[in-house]
Amino acid sequence: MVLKHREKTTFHLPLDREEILRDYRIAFQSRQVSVIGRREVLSGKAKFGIFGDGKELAQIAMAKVFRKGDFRSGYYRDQTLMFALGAVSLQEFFAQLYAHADVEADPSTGGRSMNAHFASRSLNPDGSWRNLMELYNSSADMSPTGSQMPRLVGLAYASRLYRHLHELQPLTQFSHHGDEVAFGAIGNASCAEGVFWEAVNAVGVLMAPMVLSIWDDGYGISVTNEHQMVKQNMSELLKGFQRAPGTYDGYDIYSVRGWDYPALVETYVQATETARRDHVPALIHVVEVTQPQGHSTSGSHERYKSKERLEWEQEFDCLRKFREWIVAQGVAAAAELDQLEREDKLLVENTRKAAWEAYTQPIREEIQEVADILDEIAPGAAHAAALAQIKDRLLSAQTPLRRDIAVGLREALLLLKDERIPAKQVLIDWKKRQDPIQEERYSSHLYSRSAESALNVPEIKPVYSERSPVVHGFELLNACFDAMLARDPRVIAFGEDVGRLGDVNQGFAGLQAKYGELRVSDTGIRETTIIGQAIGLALRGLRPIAEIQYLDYVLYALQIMSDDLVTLHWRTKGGQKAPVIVRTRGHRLEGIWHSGSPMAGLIHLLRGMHVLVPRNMTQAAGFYNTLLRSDDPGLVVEVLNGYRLKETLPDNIEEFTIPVGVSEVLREGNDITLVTYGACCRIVMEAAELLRRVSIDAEVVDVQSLLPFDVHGGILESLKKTSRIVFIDEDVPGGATAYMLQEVIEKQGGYAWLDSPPRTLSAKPHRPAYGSDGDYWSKPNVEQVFETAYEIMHEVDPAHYPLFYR
Ligand SMILES: Cc1ncc(C[n+]2csc(CCOP(=O)(O)OP(=O)(O)O)c2C)c(N)n1
Repeated sequence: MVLKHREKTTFHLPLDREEILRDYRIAFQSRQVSVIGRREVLSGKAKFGIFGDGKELAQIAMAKVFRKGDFRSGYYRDQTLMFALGAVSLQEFFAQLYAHADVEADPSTGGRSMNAHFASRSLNPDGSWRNLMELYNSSADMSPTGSQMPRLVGLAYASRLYRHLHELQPLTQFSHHGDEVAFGAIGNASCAEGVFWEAVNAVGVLMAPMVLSIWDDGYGISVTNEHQMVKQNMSELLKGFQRAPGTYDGYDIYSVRGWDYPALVETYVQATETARRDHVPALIHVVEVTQPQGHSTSGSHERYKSKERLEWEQEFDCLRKFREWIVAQGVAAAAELDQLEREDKLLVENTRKAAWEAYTQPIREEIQEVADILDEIAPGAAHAAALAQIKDRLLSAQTPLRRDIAVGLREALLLLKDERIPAKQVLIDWKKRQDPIQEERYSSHLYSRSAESALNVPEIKPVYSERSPVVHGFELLNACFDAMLARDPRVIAFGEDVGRLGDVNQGFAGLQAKYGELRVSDTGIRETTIIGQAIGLALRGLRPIAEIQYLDYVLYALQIMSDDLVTLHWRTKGGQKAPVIVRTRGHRLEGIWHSGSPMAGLIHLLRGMHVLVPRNMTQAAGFYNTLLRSDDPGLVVEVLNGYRLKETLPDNIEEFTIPVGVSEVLREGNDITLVTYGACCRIVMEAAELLRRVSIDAEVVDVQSLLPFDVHGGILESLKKTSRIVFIDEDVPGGATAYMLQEVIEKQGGYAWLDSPPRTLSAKPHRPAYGSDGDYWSKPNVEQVFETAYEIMHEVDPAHYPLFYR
């Protein structure tokens, strides 16, 4: 290899014997966890296992420089770091492996994520922030490779903001003058992902204190570096990011062998000190890393690694090398290490047993409860033998599962369907009690449950007076953002053209000059890491407003919003929150990529955040005020062609709120309900006026909020009055109109009030064609809305409503 590695340490680190032996033991225990964990999966006690074997030593080194208040954004190989910090215990690791669905047992995810997906608990049980400066913070791991990179941008950048914004200095539970480092980790193969490069570039531009480690074991499952990257060597490739001596522009780049303990320690000390002190980011390419057990429990690496490679991996196993070094340095004799290893093997095995017991015990107790009820029922039942079989099956399960109890219960109740045994009700009651428990166990915390939940934000109506000026839509938003920035120092706004220009429609015009370049800033064209920047800042207690310039470009950020942002609160079972406000504009302009309205795509992929579709800038401002008072993430889609329209500026622009999930009747009517949102409101209102000319009295309802949807059932109330309904938007057929239809007709029970078939009117299935004519024939227009409603009335009374136009 051409690479020049950092050679063994040239100075003596202050490492004493105790510390070295402690390091060895943690590394050894971590390896044992991997070995025993794999065995547990192969024996069927756990479903899947992925482990950090081969990466132990580098993480031991990282742990030495990781301080409380720092953040980690890594991936599923980082168990040794967590053990070394004491951030995750061995028992908690096994609990997660078994999917122990209890936050006490698996504090990272409450059994919701597969193993080695770590997360510290940033929140108290009531959803309020803990003091992050007392924690080794770990942002919640994800499985999609590279997905830890976007939020790393924000996690690191927060330190820069905390250091340079004096108004943030009081927030001492989040930062100490911006001294915190964000530690990232990524596998070599995942560096082939675009998001890696986008994030590395962004962190460099932002001069944020990140120390990013690349664990390079030469493979991505079976695919070698030859297929992953040019020159097969990340640190060579990254050389362009290297800062020049004496400058602060760029990265410090290190390459160090994964089995070389003193060099690793020296490297992490140096890289982290510089990052912490000077906010210079560092990349540590850890090479010659092995993966002794292969990628995961899903396969064996003998299938794709050569004999020579496997032999090399054995020889350069970091644990083996560390042991050799300890003996060679005279730190400890081989016999002493043997003894420690024996003790640690026992320790890990006993811990595993304890984790298994803790996991299975409550389930076995539940099985026993059900068995006792079945025993009570069986004597008088016709199917006594079959009931006994169910009981025996449950009691004898090697791996007890609640799913099996549920299946057994249903089977038993089917057998007892026609029997009149009083004890049967005991079984039914037992089953009923489980429903809310399982709901809490697996489905809680999709949205905030804290006092700050968006649903708890009280409505404050806009106040108008004779003095209220009439302004352009963009000026109204500008006043809203101005007030937000003034009243809350945690508000940080950024996006493409948001800083100097004040965004392409001037919502932030003049605000950078007023609040400074760190509060209102430009970003590069990098939608994914704009959202990542926001997630990271929000995880560290700030209130980002991240702008995606057009709705059509949200697609670039959709993966990270879907995988990270909206699952965060749920996948940590309320352990972490990222109250990000995403701002974008869309629906109507011209051309394929400036007028899309892919709302169904968004609302289906973004369950876990609020998706708000205000019809004008007053409603948008009210939503921003609501979101800032809440700790839920939210997406606000402003109407693109509304910035130049005139609206009256509320006198209480800084405080009025629009509640999420509440529809509004824009026009009252008795004959038919027209349900819509966003830019379509104007079209539907115009159509309603046309309908009035033919004596059809349409009620127009603005949904306002797609997630949550009409929580008070306002649309149903309208339907009760009219008995007819049309859902209209600019999405594709079967898109968000179908969603609205399901919400009203199925969930709200609207079917019972229908006197005509419900209809949807959407855009064409293709993207909108260019120009005004293209728009007219691609999206619902006034005439189509008219005809759709008119034809429903025609079906009701053809004589009264003749088809005069065809
Ligand atoms: C986006 C995405 N694509 C594919 C996968 C499937 N997958 C899981 S791990 C992996 C290889 C990752 O290799 P590397 O980044 O070198 O990390 P390692 O697991 O070797 O530590 C792949 C392809 C995934 N999890 N996410």
